[in-house]
Amino acid sequence: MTPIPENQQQALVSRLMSACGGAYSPATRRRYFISGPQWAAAYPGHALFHAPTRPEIGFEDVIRKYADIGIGYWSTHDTDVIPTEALGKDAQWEVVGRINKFLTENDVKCSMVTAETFHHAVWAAGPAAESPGVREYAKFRVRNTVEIGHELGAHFAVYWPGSLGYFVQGAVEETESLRWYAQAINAACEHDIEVARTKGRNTLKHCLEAKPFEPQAEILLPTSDAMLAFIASGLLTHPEMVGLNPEYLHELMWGVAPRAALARALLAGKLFHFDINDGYRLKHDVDIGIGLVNPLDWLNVLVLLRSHSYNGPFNLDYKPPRTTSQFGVFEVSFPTAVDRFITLWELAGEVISDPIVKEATDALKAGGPMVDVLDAEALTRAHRELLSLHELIAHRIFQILIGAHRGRVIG
Ligand code: XLS
Ligand code: MG
Ligand code: MG
Repeated sequence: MTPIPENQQQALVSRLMSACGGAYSPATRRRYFISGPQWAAAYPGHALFHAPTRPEIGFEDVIRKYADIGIGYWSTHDTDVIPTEALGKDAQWEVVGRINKFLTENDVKCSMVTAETFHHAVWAAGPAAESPGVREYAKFRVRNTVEIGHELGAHFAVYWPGSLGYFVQGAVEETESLRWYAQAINAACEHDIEVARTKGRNTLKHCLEAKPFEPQAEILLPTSDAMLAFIASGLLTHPEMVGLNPEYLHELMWGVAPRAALARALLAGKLFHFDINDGYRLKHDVDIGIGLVNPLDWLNVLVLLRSHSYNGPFNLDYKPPRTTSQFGVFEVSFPTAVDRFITLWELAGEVISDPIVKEATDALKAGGPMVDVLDAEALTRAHRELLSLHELIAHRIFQILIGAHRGRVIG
């Protein structure tokens, strides 16, 4: 094997990317409600045990690159783009003005804003800490983020209360912390109503995002279901304004079916926003690009969402791997993540309209001949052969995933 000189490596990556083919055009990509987070593109590859592998980059580069790729929407934490000490001050509005200009110039829209309430040392005891001062600061942060969201034209605000919990038991009383957390969400919604009225805009959709572990050891709202219960608990003054931003991997992390978690959110009318990525069960938040680990599961997830006409954002909340260079982030990582999503979304449409899946599903719902419903043996016999369709449908979906339904055979 001949070593590849440093100055030829980018060209090699680009050549192999075009050899892969199958890419959508930027114009096609823009037709989907796909949003690119500031923090995902700017992630320099650091973690608790990892030094950064890429330089830090600002919103200017991220927005420009998203525009080139065809990612039409952008999302951000307040402190991804505004230094903590500038929040709420004139300097903040100066940055927001520059962002707006950049977005317009690149024809990218801000879809979502979120307050960082987990990283800074002020959140050591979480956003609903015992200290009234910290809780007032949390309210300021979410209200301020609502204002930034309106100014940037966003329609969604996300809250990931990852630091709402503890490492050691004893100090935190859960009911008290949850009440305090609700007060922050109430402050955001109440302020939103005022700001929206002043600006003549609709209020934002406020979306809670769960993660079962990380960064706290024990999390008070670890799952989307816990959050549905929280929304319905009576603690919120505007529960109608609050829904969910499930993240695919966050549901998988606690070992269950993300599709079932999404189904419960749909039934509750609370599936507002969706963070898309991939990873493994019962592992930490590895935030891999969509479809690289569980493409079949993803296809099934999108079948559910398509058949329920979900029309909210698909937010690319993943982390380009540490092995990917800064060049690779925009040359390989984002375009391929977008294209895998679009491919899976279109395949989901094929599953929904597939005549075999349809006939098999209808047959299952029609059931076998009517027999005495109190006779378990007769009922079993009446359906025995039909039930093979469960596996047949799963096989058909696999065929659609790999293109065998269009005659692709291997070997
Ligand atoms: C972290 C979360 C975070 C939220 C926004 O695990 O996914 O990125 O989506 O704060
Ligand atoms: Mg997320
Ligand atoms: Mg994650």
